[in-house]
Amino acid sequence: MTKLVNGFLLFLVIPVLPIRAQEIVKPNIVLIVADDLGYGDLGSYGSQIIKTPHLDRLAAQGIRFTDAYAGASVCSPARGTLLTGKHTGHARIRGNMTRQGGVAGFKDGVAVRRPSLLETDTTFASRLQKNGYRTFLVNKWHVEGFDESAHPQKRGFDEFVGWLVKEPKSHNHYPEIRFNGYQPYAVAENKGGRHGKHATDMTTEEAVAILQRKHDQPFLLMVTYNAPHVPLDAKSTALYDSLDLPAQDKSYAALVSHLDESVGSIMQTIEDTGIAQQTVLIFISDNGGSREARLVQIAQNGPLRGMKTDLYEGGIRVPFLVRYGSGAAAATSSFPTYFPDLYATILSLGGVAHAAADGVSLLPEIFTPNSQNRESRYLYWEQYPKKGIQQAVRWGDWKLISPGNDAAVELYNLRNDISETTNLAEKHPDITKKLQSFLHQAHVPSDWWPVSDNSNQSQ
Ligand SMILES: [Ca+2]
Repeated sequence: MTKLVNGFLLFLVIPVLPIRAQEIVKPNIVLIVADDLGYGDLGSYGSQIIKTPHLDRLAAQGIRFTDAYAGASVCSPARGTLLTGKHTGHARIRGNMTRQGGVAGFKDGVAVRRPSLLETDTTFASRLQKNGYRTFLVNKWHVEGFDESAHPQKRGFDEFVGWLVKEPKSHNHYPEIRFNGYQPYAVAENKGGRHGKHATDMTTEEAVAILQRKHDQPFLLMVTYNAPHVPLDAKSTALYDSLDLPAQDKSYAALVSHLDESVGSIMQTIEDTGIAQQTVLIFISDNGGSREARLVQIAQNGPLRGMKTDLYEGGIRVPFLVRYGSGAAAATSSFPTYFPDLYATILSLGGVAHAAADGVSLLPEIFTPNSQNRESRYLYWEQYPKKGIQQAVRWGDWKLISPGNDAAVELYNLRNDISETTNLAEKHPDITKKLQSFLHQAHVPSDWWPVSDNSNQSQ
């Protein structure tokens, strides 16, 4: 019996050792975030229409997570959970707009209140900065709202180039204005609304220029593309013009392929500058595919139910790829994970402790895929529709959704039912009760989103 036990232990230890030996001390971290890219939008996640050869190559060189989630179903709160490691039950930012609090301003002529990260909301960038990293953000920030003091360079980034909420002319795919640090500048090619230079190309050029610098310290480069968020202003639909697709599907596919080509340029630059072995490359989307794209033939979220703004899988489950150093054989992990884990992982990579965070480091899972206990913790989301609160929790293969406003909870087993078609709440009252207790445990009230206040909207 002892021999058997020893043999078993030996079996557990052996595959871990050679991978551990390759561990990189304070690697460069390149984090690429897509905007509204759906779970089914990449070839490596099952797309039959959209061409994504570079991201598929990245998937083949690293680890592809099948059960990865954004921290929220829309931009600002999702990015907040990524940057601070706190799930939406603890986070400062729990919606794109606040019910009260935040800072007032206008969106498309409508008065709104937007939340922002406060000085006390420590980001992974500021923690890495304190531990010897040079930190760069390229393109989209979206956690400052109308708060001038929440600029990326006040929240942990040494350098920033891109767009800010306060300047509508800096938004979208053909911005007329862009920011270099605090300083706005005119994009001559797009003057007067011209479609001269695409934000995806600007973002790639800026990221590549940073990679090509001579770095005498490890760096964090966060590249947050606008694509494929609406409006569907693609640079060229040439790749898809011969296909029998509606115009909006062609434009959407072209936006994704343009993003893919850009990731290819970043991968090539990492190769050319000789830093691949000291660099961890991460790709993820900030939330699920959006119904605003109005696609006909392309199912952005593959088999998943729901879309951006929903707590069903289509709103939150996203593609997630990690290449550690120059990569290894393709691996797939079904470990359920989300943005707070990515925060913890980035800090682990940078040698920073993350005791107060809601996530766990994925490094053990990256070194040995499918080795972590899937039921040792739960993932949690909450959001605020026009009235009340919606919540969801995932534990192991189970997912519970509380739609709010006195609607009955829904329980799904994602292992057998990825499309969330069969509500098992009545069939499994014990599991339902257990997951309901997680909902109560995870939610801490926020002054900015009072549950009883129905006067404003948050989406
Ligand atoms: Ca988004």
